[in-house]
Amino acid sequence: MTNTPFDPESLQAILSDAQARAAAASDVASLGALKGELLGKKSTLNGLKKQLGGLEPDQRKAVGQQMNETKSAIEAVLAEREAELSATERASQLEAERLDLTELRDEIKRGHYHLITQSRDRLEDVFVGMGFQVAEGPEVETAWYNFEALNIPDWHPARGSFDTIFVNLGEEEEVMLRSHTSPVQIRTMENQEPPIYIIAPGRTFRSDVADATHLPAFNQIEGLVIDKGITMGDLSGTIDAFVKAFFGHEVKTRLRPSYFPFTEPSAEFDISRADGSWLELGGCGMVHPNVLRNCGIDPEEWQGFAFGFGIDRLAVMRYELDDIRELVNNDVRFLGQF
Ligand code: FA5
Repeated sequence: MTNTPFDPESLQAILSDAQARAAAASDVASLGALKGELLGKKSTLNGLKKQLGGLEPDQRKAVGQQMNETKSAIEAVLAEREAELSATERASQLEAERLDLTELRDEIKRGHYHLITQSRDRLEDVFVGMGFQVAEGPEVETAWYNFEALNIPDWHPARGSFDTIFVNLGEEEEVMLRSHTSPVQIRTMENQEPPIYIIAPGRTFRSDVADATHLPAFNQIEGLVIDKGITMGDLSGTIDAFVKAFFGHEVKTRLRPSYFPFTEPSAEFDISRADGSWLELGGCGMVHPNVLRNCGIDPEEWQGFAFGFGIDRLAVMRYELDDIRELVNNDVRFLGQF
C-alpha cells in the first residue's frame, strides 16, 4: 500500500462531515451505526493514521496529536447528539405509554346525619343548655344495673315489661342487652357525688316484635337530677321546658299517674297534638329511696327525679312519620327527605 501525502485539511473535513451527519441522525440506533463509520477500523480517520508512518518523526507527533484531537472532537459531537436523541426518544416513549388516570365525576353529594342522630344531637343541645351533662353507659349490662339496683328484684313482675335479650355469659339471666337507659342512673350515682344533673342517650333493646310503634333495638334518653329539696314541681317544669324547646311553645305537657319500681311517685308524661289528643312520650318520677340507698346516697339528705323516653318515638312525632320502622329500613328515598 502506498502512502499518499498527509493533507492536514482532511482532518477538518472529517470533523465537519461528522458534525453534519451526527446532526442528521434521527435516532440513537442510526447514531450508533454512524459512530462505527466515523471512528471504527474502516473509518477515514483510521485510514489517515496509516499515513503517519510516511511522515517525519516531528511531523508525525504533531499530526498524531491533531488526529487524536479530531477523534475526541468527533466523540464529543456524537455524545452530545446521543444525549439529545435519547432525551427526545424517552419523552416520546413516556408520552406514548402515559396512562390517563383522571376521571370526570358528577358532583359529589354530601350525606347528612340520620334522623335519630339529628334528634339525639338536638336533645343533647336542649338539655346541655339547661345545665345538664351528658353521661354514657354500656349497652351490655348485668342484672344488677338493669334490674336489681333499680328496685326490680328477680321475682318482680315488672321484669316482664323490661324483657330483653340475654347474653350467654356467666350465670343464667345475669348478662343482657340493657332494656332501658336507667342503668346509667345507677352507674352515675355510684361514681359521682350529688348534686347530679345528667342526661344519658343511648341504644336499648327489648324482646319486642317490630311493628308501627315498636322496634327491638331503639334509643332512649334518660335524665337524672339529684340535689337538695327537689320536688315533682321541678320534674314537671323541666319536662315542660324541654318539650317547648324541642317541639315549640304551642305544645302542652301533662303528667299521668303510672308505676315504675325505681320511682315513687311515678308518672307517664304526654304531649298535646294539634288535633287536641295526647301522646305518650316517656316515663318519669321521683327517684325511689331504695335506689338512692343502693347507690350509697342518703335519701334523707338528697332527693331527685328521673325520666326516660324513646328517641325513635320522638322522631316519629316530630317528623310525622307513619311507621317507626322507616327509621331502620335504610331506604335512601326516605332518609334523603330529612
Ligand atoms: C322505661 O324504659 C323507663 N326506664 C323510663 C323511666 C326512666 C321511668 C326514669 C321513670 C324514671 P318504658 O318502658 O315506658 O319506661 O319506656 C320508655 C319509652 O321508651 C316509651 O315511652 C317509648 O317511647 C320508648 N320505647 C319503649 N319500648 C320501645 C320499643 N320497643 N320501640 C320503640 N320505643 C320504645
